[in-house]
Amino acid sequence: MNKPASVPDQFDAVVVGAGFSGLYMLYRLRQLGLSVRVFDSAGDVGGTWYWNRYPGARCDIATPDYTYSFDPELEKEWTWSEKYATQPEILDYLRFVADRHGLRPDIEFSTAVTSARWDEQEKRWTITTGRGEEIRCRYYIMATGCLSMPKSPDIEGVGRFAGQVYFTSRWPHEGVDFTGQRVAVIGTGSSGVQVIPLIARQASQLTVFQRTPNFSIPAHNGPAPADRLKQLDEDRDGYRHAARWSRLGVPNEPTDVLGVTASEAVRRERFEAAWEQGELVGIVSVFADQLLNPASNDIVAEMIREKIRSIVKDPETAEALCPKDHYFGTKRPCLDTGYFDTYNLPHVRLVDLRKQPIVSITEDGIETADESFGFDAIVYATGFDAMTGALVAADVTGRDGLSLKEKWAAGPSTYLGLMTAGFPNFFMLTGPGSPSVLSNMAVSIEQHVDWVAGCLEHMREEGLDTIEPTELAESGWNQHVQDCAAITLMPTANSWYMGANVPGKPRVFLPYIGGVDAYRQACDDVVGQGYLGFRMAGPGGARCQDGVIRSMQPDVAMVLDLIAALGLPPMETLSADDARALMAATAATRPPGPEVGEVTDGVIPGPAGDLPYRLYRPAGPPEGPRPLVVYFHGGGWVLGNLDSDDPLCRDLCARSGAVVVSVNYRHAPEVRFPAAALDAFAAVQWVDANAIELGGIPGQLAVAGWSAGANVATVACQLARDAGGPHISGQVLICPVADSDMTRLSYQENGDGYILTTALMRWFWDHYADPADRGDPRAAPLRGDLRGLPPTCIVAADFDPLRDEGVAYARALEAAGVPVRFDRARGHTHTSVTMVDVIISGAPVRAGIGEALRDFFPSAEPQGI
Ligand code: NA7
Repeated sequence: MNKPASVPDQFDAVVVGAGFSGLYMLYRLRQLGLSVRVFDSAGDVGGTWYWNRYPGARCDIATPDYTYSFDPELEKEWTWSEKYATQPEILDYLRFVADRHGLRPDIEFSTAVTSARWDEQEKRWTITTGRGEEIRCRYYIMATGCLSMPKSPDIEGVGRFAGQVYFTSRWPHEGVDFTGQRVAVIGTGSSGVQVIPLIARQASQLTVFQRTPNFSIPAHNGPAPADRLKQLDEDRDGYRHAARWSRLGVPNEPTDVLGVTASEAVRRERFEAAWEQGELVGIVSVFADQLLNPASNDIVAEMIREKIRSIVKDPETAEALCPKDHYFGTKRPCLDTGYFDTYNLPHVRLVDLRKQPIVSITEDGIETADESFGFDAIVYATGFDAMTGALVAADVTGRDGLSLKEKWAAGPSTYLGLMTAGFPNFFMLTGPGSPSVLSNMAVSIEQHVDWVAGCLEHMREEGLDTIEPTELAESGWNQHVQDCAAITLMPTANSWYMGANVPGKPRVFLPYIGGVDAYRQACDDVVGQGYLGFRMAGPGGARCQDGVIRSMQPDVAMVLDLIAALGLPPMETLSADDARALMAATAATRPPGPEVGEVTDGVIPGPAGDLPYRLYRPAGPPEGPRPLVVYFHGGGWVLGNLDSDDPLCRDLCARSGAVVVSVNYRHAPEVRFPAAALDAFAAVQWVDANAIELGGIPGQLAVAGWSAGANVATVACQLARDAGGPHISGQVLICPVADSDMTRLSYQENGDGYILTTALMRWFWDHYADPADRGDPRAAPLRGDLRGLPPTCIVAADFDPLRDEGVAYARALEAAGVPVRFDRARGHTHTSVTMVDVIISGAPVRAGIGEALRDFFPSAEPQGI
C-alpha cells in the first residue's frame, strides 16, 4: 500500500509495528486525540502472525486468554473456534480488530523504518523509512514484537543448496506442497515442533535435524476450555482482572506444593493433571519450587521424559528426543499435536546433531559428520534474534549521537522494559526487562500500552513534552531483573531468553521473571510515586523524582510478605519465653541446611556453669585436623540457642571447610550484661585450649557471629587482645550489633517492617543492659579500643537498622589498622542472609563469608555445597 499523498510529515507519535501491540497502541493514542502514523514492513496487520504462516502455526496460550480485553463489545462479537487458534484465525482476528476500529488509514504497510534520530533542539524524532520518507514526531514507539527478527542460520554453506529453502518465520503466502518430496527440517523449538507433524503428512521422507531436544506437552487442542469460558461468561471483568494480577497473565491459582517434599502420589497426580490440561501455565506450575530447585525440577522433567519414552517406539530415537541438558522451563516448553508420535512413522527420521553435527549444507542437501543426505527442500525453524533483534535492527540514535546498538552492546538496559536513558520519548512495548515472553502477551501488551498512554496523557496535562529514565532508576531496574532471574534456574540454560541462541549476542537474561502481577505493581508504584525515576520537562517545568523502584532482593520481599500474612504478634509485645517459643515454632518448618560430615553436642565449662556447644565437622577430605571457628548465635542476647542457627552453622562449616563450634551463652533477661560477652570469651579460651581434642589445628581459630552473636564475638576478640590471648586469626561479624546508638540513618530507614525493628532492638537492649552500661565497649564494641584486633569480615545488609553501625565498625577498625573485608548484603534484611535454602539470594553472601574464613586459614578447603 502506498503512502497517501495527503499524509503530513509531522505527527505526535510514530509507532513501528501493526501487530497485537501496535494496533492497540494506535487505538489508545487516537483516543487521546494524538496524530499517529504506524509503519509496518508487512503487507497487512498481524505482526508475528502475518509472517509465521507455516503449517501448524498456533498460539500457545488458550484463546480465551490470548485476546484483547480493552473492548467488551469486541469480545462479544468475536468467538474463537479452538482452544489454540491457528495462525490464519489469529490473523483474521487482528484484521477484524483493525476494521472494527477503522485503524488501517493510519497505518502505512510494506514500509520499514530504517532509522530514527533524536533532535535535542527540536525535542523531536526524525524517522526515515525504506521509501526514503522523513517524518518528524514527538514520541517514537517500537511495537516490534519479541520474536520478529529471524535469526540468520549460523550453518556452514547455507546459500549453497539448490533445492527449495523455507523459513518458518517467513513462510510463502501461497503455502507449500511437500507431496512426494524429501524434506529436511532444522530446528526443534516451538516452530519445528508445530510444523514437523504436518510436513510429515505430505513428504515422502522427512529428516529432522535436532541440536537440542525440547520439552513438549500435548496441546490437547479442541474447543476452548469450558471452565475458562464459563468463568468469562459469569464474570468477564473479574476474570480479566484476575489475569492482569496473575503471575503469567492467565488466571491460575498458585500452588504452595513443593516438589521436593510432596509425596509420590501427589507429585504424580499434579503432573498428570497438568499433562491432561495441556497448557503451559499448568505444566510450569506443577510445583511451587520447580523453577528454583533442581531436585524439584527434575521430578517434572523425568515425568515428561517417561511420557516421551512411552510414545516413541524406537528406544534410541526416544532417548535422543529426551531433553537432558537443561532444566524444564528454562527453555520455552512447546505445546504439540502428535509431535513425538511423528517419529513412529516409517518415513520420518531424527538426526541427533549432538552425535553427528552438521558439517555443511551442500548443493544437494546436508552433510553431517557421519552421512550425506539428499533433499528436495530444507526448512529452517531456527528461531529468532529474540527481544532485542528488532529493536536494534533499525538505526536508532538518541541524545549525543549514541545509537541503541552501541548502548546495548553488552546487553539491553531499560527502565521497566519501557524506556532507556539517553533516548527521550522513545518507548518500547514489551521490551527487554518486562514480562513479555514469560507471560500471556495479550495481557502484557495491554498493560504496556495503557501505561504509555497514561504517561502521555499525564505529560499533556502537566505541560510536559519530554520524558526519559534516569541512569539510577534504569540500573536499579536492570539489577532487579537480573536478581529475579538469579534465584531461578533460568540463567543456566542456553536459551533465547538468555540471548544464547545467537552467536556473539551478550548472555543476559532478557525478560522479567518476577511475574505479571509484580511487574504491574512496580509500574503502578512508579506512577504513584510521581513517575519515580523519570526525568520529565516541558513548558510546564522540569521534574524528576529519582530513585530505584525495587531494591530489595525478590525472594526477601516474598518471604517478608509471607511472614506478614501470618499475622504474628510483634516479638517485643511478648514475654521472653513466649518470644522464644514463637521462634522455635517458626524454625521447626525450615529446611535443615547442608549435610556436613559430623555433628556432635557437648558442654564447655563457663564462668558460671556449663555452656552447651554443637560441633560441625565438614564432610570429605582432607582427613585430619581443620581450622576452628567459634560461632555465636543471634537473637538479641535474649533469644536463640544451638538449634536456632543450626542451618547457618552447617552452611558456614561446609563453605569454610572449618570445624564450627556453635556455643550457647547465657541469655537475658535471666542473666544480663556482661554475662553473654564473658561466656563468649570463656568459650573462645576453652576451644583454643582444646583445639586438638576438637579436631582443630592449634593456633588456627576464628570467631563468628550474627547480630547479638556478632556483638559477643567481637567483644571476645577485644577481651582476648587485652588478656594477651588466645590468638584469634579472624572474625566474621554478620549484621553485628556494634553500638547502642539507635539514631543512625539506618534505624530511621529500616526501623519498621523488616523483622528486626527499632522497637524490637529497644526490647533487646532493655532486656540485656542497663542504660548506664550501654556505652561500655563490652556492650558497644565500636566504642572500644580497636587496635590490634584480628582481620575482620563484616556483612551489613541494606534493609537492616543495624546497617550503619556495621559500616561504622568497619570504618573504625580500618582506621585502627585492622584489615577489613566489608561485604554489603545488597537487598537483604537483618535476618535474610541467614535463611539458608529459604532465601536463595543469600547464598552468594554466605559464599563470601566462607571465602573470608578460608582466607583467615590458608589451608582450609570447602567441602562443596
Ligand atoms: P526456537 O525456540 O529458538 O527454536 C529454534 C530451534 O532451531 C532450536 O531447536 C535450535 O536448537 C535450532 N537451531 C538454531 N540454530 C541452529 C543451528 N545452527 N543448527 C541446528 N539447529 C539450530 O525458535 P522457534 O521459532 O521454534 O520458537 C520461538 C518462539 O516462538 C517459541 O518459543 C514460542 O514462544 C513462539 P538449540 O536449541 O539452539 O540447540
